[in-house]
Amino acid sequence: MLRTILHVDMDAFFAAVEERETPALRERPVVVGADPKGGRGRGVVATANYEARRYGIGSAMPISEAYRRCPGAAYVRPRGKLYREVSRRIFAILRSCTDLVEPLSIDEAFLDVTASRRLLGDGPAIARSLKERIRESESLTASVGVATSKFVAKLASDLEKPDGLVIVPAGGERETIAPLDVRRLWGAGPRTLARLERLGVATIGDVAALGREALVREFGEALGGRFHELSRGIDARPVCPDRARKSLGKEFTFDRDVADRGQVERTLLRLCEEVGAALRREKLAGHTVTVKLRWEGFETVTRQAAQARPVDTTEHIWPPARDLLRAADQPARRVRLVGVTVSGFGAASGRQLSLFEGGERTPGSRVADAIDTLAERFGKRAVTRAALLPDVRREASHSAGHGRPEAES
Ligand code: TTP
Ligand code: MG
Repeated sequence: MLRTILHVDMDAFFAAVEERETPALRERPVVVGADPKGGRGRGVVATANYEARRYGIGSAMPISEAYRRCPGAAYVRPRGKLYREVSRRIFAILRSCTDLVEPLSIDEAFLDVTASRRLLGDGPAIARSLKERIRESESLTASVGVATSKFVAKLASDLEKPDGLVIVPAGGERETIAPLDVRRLWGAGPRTLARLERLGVATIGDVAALGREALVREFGEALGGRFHELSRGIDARPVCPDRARKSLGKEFTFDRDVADRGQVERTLLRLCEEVGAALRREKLAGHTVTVKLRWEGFETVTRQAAQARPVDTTEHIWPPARDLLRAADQPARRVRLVGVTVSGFGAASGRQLSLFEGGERTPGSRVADAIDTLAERFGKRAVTRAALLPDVRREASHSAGHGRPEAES
């Protein structure tokens, strides 16, 4: 039986919520992100509304660049808690149509409504009703793609943003996606794209035209075969409702590029503490620690290290993070941003399993639990572990005004 898959993606999500909350922002270019500080701001853009996008402003652009392009825009700091609340209510609407809802991010999800059609009408009818309910209850617009697979639904939702509804009928997949940029092909990283380019490929249609044999010759059976299928709009992957979070990280942009490695390390240590606390809140532990380092001039590197056991505490995140930082560092260059992420939660990691295994959790985990409890009651700064965190108090007392944390991924 052919499936009916919806991809729902809110339009300019953070900016749309801000416009709704503050009517004076409507009809103006709105940029949600770090403080531009009159063009000297150091962070990045989270998102921009469609008016601001006309100036070429978009997610992840340095906020100073956004300011240069449109100094007259309204610049708004992100309010994560508010967006999470709105997101939770929107997901409740989505889940009222089907149990098969797979969240992709705070504002985006796949829905498999195949089994709901008998009760709720066909895919397009369900999509229209979802858009309508989101508009009525949240005063926000969503763009929806309706297709027979996740890949095609995702591409479709983007075609008529904002407030779009694109229905790709069964059999029309290949034709719909053929003109789209090959960069939209899932699984094609920078090196693969460069190779495709050398083969003269610019669009998804060009990939389809290469044929299976040429793709397998170039990329091997697995990847080549997948490109062949995707380029024809064939994608059998199921919608997985409880696909959990894949990574948890935090990063920090310094107010000024920093030469002092002590300061960089103290900041990284603080981020390790925050990531550990957030992991424990979500009952997660991961096998991979990744450090991100951005130098003056914006060049960015990431380095990661696998851990023998899943980690969720500063004791186990900080040492590999510090080693990665030191290995990646080029001491002559100043540092603009530092970040740390834990990933690789996997089915066999995490604390749920440790509970069953009994005693698997390290002694540090219990210390961490105690610290979490104290921190919740008395505030984060009340609790530090002197032996482990030699300089953290200095950092804490200096940290006010050192820029602002951004982007929790
Ligand atoms: P997106 O859905 O990628 O963007 P959007 O909803 O703002 O705009 P669009 O209409 O194109 O879908 O991301 C959802 C939210 O996630 C976005 O509003 C802000 C946040 N975000 C960041 O904070 N940083 C980023 O780099 C990106 C891409 C998104
Ligand atoms: Mg969106």
